[in-house]
Formats: sequence, C-alpha cells, structure tokens
Amino acid sequence: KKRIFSGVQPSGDLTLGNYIGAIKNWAKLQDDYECIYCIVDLHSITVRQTPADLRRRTLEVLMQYMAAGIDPEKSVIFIQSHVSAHAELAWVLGCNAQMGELSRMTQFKEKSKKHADNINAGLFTYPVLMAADILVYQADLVPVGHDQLQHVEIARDIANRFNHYYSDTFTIPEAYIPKVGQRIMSLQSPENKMSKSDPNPNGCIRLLDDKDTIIRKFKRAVTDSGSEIKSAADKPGVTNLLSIYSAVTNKTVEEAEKDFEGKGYGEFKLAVGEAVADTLAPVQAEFCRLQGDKEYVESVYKKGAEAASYIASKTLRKVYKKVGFIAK
Ligand code: AQP
Repeated sequence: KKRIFSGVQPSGDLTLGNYIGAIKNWAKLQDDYECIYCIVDLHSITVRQTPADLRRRTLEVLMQYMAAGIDPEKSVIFIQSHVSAHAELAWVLGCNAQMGELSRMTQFKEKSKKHADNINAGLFTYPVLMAADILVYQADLVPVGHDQLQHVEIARDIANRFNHYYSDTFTIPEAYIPKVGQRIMSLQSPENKMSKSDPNPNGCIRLLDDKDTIIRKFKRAVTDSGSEIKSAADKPGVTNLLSIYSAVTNKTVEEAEKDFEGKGYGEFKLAVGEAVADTLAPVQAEFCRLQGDKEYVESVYKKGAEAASYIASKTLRKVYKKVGFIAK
C-alpha cells in the first residue's frame, strides 16, 4: 500500500476550508492507503499562540479528525511534538535547503505581512519542518489544499537534493489535491482563502458552528453583480459558493449550476448553507460524544505517537548514518 501523510495546525478552530480541502478527503483515503495524520503543533508556534488555547485546540483538532471519520483503527493519528524525529530531521534538511528558495514561498511572504511584528526564523523555515514531516515517513502522497502545493514542491526538491548528494534515501512525495474544493475562499472576501485565523468571523465557517450561525453567515455571503448562478472568473463569490455546494453534496459544479438554474441569489445562499449544515451535523454530534470520552482520546494519540515514532526513527537513523554521524 502507498503511504499518505498530512496534517493541520492547531492554530485556530478548523474551518470549512480545512474540512473540504483536507480532512474530508483524508477519511476517504483510509481504505486504499496506509495513512498517517498529524496535528502539527510545532508548526503552529510560528505564529504566537496562547498556551492554554493551544493545548485545548490540539485536542479539539484531534477529536475533529476522528469525528470527520478518521478511524484510529485504520490510520495513525498523533501529535507532532510527541515524535521528536520531526524536529531532528528538520535540522538536517535545513542544512540542505537554500535561503533563496525559502524566500520565495508565498505563505512566508503573506504571513510576514500579516504578522509583521513577529517574523521569526521558524516562520521562514516552516517548509523545512513540513518537508521533515513528510519525508520522515517516506510518504508517497500528501493530500493538501492548493495553498500547500508550493510546500510539497520544496519538500520534493530537498529530498531530490539529499538523494543525489548522499544516495537514495527519501521517497519523493507527490501532492494529492482534491478536484473540487481545493481552494475554499472567504465568504466575505472571495479573493482570499478561507482561513482559520481570519479576524472577520463572517468570512469563515467553523466546523463546530451551529446551524443558525452557518445559515446566517451564508445569507451574508458576498455575491457578485448580475443574477446568474454560474461558475466564472468574474464571479468569485458565486463560484466559491458553487464549489462549496458541490464539495458537500458530492455533485459536479455543472450539476450544482443546474440545481440553481433560474433561481435567485437569496434562495441559492440558503440552500448552500443548509447543505453545509447537514454535512457538518453528524461531525459535530460525534465531536460532542468524543469530548465526553477523554480517556479514549488520550489512548488514541498515545498509540499514534508510538506507531509514528517507530517509522520515523528508522528514517532518522538512516539519515544520520548517510550524513556521517556516528551511531550511538
Ligand atoms: N481555504 C482552504 N481551502 C482548501 N483547503 C484549505 N486548507 C486550508 N485552508 C483551505 C487546507 O487545510 C490543511 C491544513 O491547513 P494548515 O492548518 O496547515 O494551515 P493553513 O493552510 O495555513 O490553513 P489556514 O486555515 O489558513 O490556517 P492559518 O490561518 O493558521 O494559516 C492544508 O492541507 C490546507 O491546504
């Protein structure tokens, strides 16, 4: 079986973008691949976090993974900081990454604008740690949203460089991007992606938002001039709502357009809101159930860390040997 690795930062409450672009697909892949899913807490501190919130959110993200259908009997689920090999491999890979290529990363440029008072070295080397996450498991595929494509590319470049200099060591990973919903945009400013850390609460749907909130946010969603419900470059608002609708109903965008032929924006927005609320309802119910079962949740991440450490330490040993470190 091919191996899959992916993760989400516990840097905020998960959004519909994280769900459609990432987690929903992870659940589908479990039967056909060997899946390793991580909560990347090391990554999240590249932006200032309040410790108590980070602690709470890390567990909430874990429970949302499980609630969205990631089954600990089928997949490895763990917390990044529990497996020290990620940080250790990141050091070695950092010595094989160039300042120039890291400076070209869109996410670094965007986040340094957004967090101008804290452009720390971790933010700059974020893609190196992400390369370590992927390469330490010798992952074949990395299911991510479109915004992470550049980081998967750099992981490939670093892996190729290492393999050429030292000899074959890493599997070269490939990004695995969903056809529909690879980029969910903000409901308020559809030119920007929907983001966990968006300060405008109406721009983003949280996985744990209740039905009324979801409907209200969709009713307020920005649409475009004209009245046609069609996916088009000059209609970013409507296009975004159509891709959300098709992602949650598993319809193609063409089918979604047909559903709303001749209908008005008001009716359309309400229908999208309802479809989203219906999709999230079972996820939310399962999340609530898991919240009441702390012991089980703890057993899942402990077992996950053990399984992940086993694979990761094997790669790390190999890497240390190749670069010329003496075995303990
Ligand atoms: N809007 C989106 N549409 C589709 N996919 C998305 N992803 C994120 N936003 C969208 C995918 O979710 C996974 C986890 O993302 P992450 O936690 O690594 O952080 P991110 O990409 O930086 O996501 P956010 O929500 O924007 O977080 P903040 O605000 O903390 O930076 C990835 O697979 C990503 O592609």
